[in-house]
Amino acid sequence: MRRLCHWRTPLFAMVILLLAGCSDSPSPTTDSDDDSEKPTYPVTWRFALEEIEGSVQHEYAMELKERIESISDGNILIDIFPYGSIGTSIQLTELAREGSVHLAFASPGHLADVVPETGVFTLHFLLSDDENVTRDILASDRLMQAFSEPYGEQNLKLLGFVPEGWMAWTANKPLRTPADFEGLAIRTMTSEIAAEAFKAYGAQPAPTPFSQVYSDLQLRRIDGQTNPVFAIEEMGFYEVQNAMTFARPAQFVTSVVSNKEWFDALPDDQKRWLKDALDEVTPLAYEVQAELNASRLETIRQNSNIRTIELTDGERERFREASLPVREAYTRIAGERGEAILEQIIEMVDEAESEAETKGQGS
Ligand code: 6CS
Repeated sequence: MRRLCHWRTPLFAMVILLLAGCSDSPSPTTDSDDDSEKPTYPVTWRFALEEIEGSVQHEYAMELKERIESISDGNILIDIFPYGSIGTSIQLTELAREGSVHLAFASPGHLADVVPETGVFTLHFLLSDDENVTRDILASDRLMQAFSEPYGEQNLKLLGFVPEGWMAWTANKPLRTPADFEGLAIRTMTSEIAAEAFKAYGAQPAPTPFSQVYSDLQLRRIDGQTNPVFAIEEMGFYEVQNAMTFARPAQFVTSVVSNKEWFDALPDDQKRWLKDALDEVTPLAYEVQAELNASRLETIRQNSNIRTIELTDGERERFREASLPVREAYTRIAGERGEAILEQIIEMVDEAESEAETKGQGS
């Protein structure tokens, strides 16, 4: 069980100074502007995580590190900064945007205040119930292209989307109907749209940094929270809650980003190494999240008396209907480009589900 304190701004400012001072990798603005200038290998890339050691993001980063160090023959080294070492999610995004870290995870639940279009991944009952369909859509070039500009405008290069498993709801009571959310103070990730998803059920959302959730639950400042099972286990949330409801409203989706100027200035061989390593790690990440979510559910069951509630199709349908107006809130916040992305995703899900059904019938 690992819990973290809440960061204060002066500490964050110190972290920026320290990262800037200890740079052993070219900064985005000084990197090989001149093609004849050869980098002095090895170079170190800093990778900031929104999760602690042992998490899906940590496993992903360790795999990426191993692969890139091998593919590049030791020319590229990766320094991993797990959650708790340099800041909250939103602060990590800032570090990536200004180039103090080269790579970072940026989850839409937080990032949507910076890149509003990403808020689409906080919408409930949008992506498929079929995890393989969702996985393929998230990995598709079509989706990556749709997000390239919105990330680019914030000096971020989108390197990939990673699903981390179904969101579960924890509280001190089962949450079987939208009425059960009435007045419930539920912690959400920090973006406006992440809160809207629960306002639609009548809840009182409390957008809060990840590091503060355990103590807020313990002190009863909030009544519940939502996260994938692996995170509920590793952050200890199940210790201070007595019911866990599985409604499968959405998968937790995160994105891997780099500083855009830094990425654009990378020599071609470094770009290729990074791409090859990412291509190898993406399929592993699906396996890792499935394994961690399953094994951590067992750990929770062994270590606590928490009730687990699986919603029926009929119960899920009531939440789906209640969630639909949030799509309007999303298009209000994310504008025309966000609306086009929403429509594109709906179309992609329809197409992929029909295709999966046809294949299923044929086999
Ligand atoms: O709830 C959160 O804020 C966090 N949850 C996970 C599973 N990953 C990172 C994110 O910041």
